Amino acid sequence: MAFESLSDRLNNVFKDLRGKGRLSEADVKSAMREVRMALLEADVNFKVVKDFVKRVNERAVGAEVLESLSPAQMVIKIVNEELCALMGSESQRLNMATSGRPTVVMLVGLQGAGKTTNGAKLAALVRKSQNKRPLLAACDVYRPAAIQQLKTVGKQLDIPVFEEGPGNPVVIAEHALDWAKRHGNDIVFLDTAGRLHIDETLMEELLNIKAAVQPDEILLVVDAMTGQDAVNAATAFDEKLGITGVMLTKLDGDARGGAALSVRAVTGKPIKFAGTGEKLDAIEVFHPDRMASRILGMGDVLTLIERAEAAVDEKKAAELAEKLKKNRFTLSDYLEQMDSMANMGSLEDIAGMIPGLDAKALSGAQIDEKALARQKAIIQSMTLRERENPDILNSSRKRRIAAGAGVGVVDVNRLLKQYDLMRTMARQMTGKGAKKLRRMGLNMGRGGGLPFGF
Ligand SMILES: Nc1nc2c(ncn2[C@@H]2O[C@H](COP(=O)(O)OP(=O)(O)O)[C@@H](O)[C@H]2O)c(=O)[nH]1
Ligand SMILES: [Mg+2]
Repeated sequence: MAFESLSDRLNNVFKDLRGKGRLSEADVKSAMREVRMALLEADVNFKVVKDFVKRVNERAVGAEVLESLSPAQMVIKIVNEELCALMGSESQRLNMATSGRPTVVMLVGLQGAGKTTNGAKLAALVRKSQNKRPLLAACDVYRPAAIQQLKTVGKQLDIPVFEEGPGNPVVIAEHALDWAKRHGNDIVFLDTAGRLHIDETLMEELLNIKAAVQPDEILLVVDAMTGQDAVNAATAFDEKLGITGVMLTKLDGDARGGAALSVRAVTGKPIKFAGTGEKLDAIEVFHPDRMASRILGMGDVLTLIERAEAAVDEKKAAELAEKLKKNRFTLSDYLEQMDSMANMGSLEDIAGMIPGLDAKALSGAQIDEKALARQKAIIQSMTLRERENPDILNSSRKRRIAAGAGVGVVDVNRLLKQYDLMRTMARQMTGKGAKKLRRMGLNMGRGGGLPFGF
């Protein structure tokens, strides 16, 4: 889970703060010393840390505490805002061609950073979210396996791949652009070669490609798990080649967050996308605000809702969010959620986004298809009124429903219990009892009765 260790440390700092009533300047200072240590341990660039701590200190000490917040909450709010600012505040889109020609996106980076896989993921993402017709171009010509790899992922995603075998990458890039124009592809992703280390030959080749095809976007792909090495690579690529944005990969394995928190501040170039897994749909638009709240362990209800959107549809997701907030989540909603559940990712993924819930407790948990079908049958055997008001379910109604669904009354009761648990969680999610929620999260893992449907 991304940022876990940093998140844990910061949570401990804030737990101590929360225990206090009024905060003195000394309280804030000592908390910020801990934050500083936590960030350094997370491999955040030391100068970035220094500036960060200074800014938070200034703001926190001078801050007027908002009426609705405790002093500790106020400090957390400031830290959250500053973390968000470190990562660039706003999410960023790809630069698109303004003239009639296809957009050209050049993917550059060290070997193994994730150019090939994430280039293909990105192509699929713009096809889906921006209705684009992408083309992938194999400009990494030194290893035969590289071309084959691109063809394989292209095939998996049903995206055309332009290749000319081991030719001249500059010429291939030009030919790819021509091919795209002739075939109606409006965006071309150039998968370029990487090296283990930055060297002159590599940079020269990339500069030649850049000069030949004038890319609209030069995305530097860096492995988040390499921390400051990723930041150094970003600085070097930017100085020599000029990059327009960063794609941070392997965020799923990045417990510390050093690269994510430094790259933007050090290079001034925005992190535009994040790779979050090996699967070909594991890519996200990078949202600094959501990352910040994830780091602070406040969960990420927004990303969750975004996933729900993809699985259900926008309006329904908004309604769902509203219902969760207002605690008006009925069995009909529960039923609907079961249908979209399968598309939402693993339970561990989902749990990681819910504030206070221990995602590890759900690690490896599978959604049990049979249990899902049984639960659906039970709800479908209820009248509409029963679904909307589960409280009216007395024992004779339960017997009728059980018979209708071909299950026992005990199954009906189990479903109702899960639904109740979920309703409570939804309430906690927007309310205060994060601690209570954590306790419930653990129980959930042990008891095996997994509530779902967020
Ligand atoms: N867990 C995880 N693995 C990734 C991610 N992105 C890439 N990888 C893996 O990293 C390895 C190198 O990726 P590749 O695209 O070939 O890197 P390239 O040399 O820069 O083209 C492959 O095994 C990928 O599956 C990611 O976001 N998460
Ligand atoms: Mg590659």
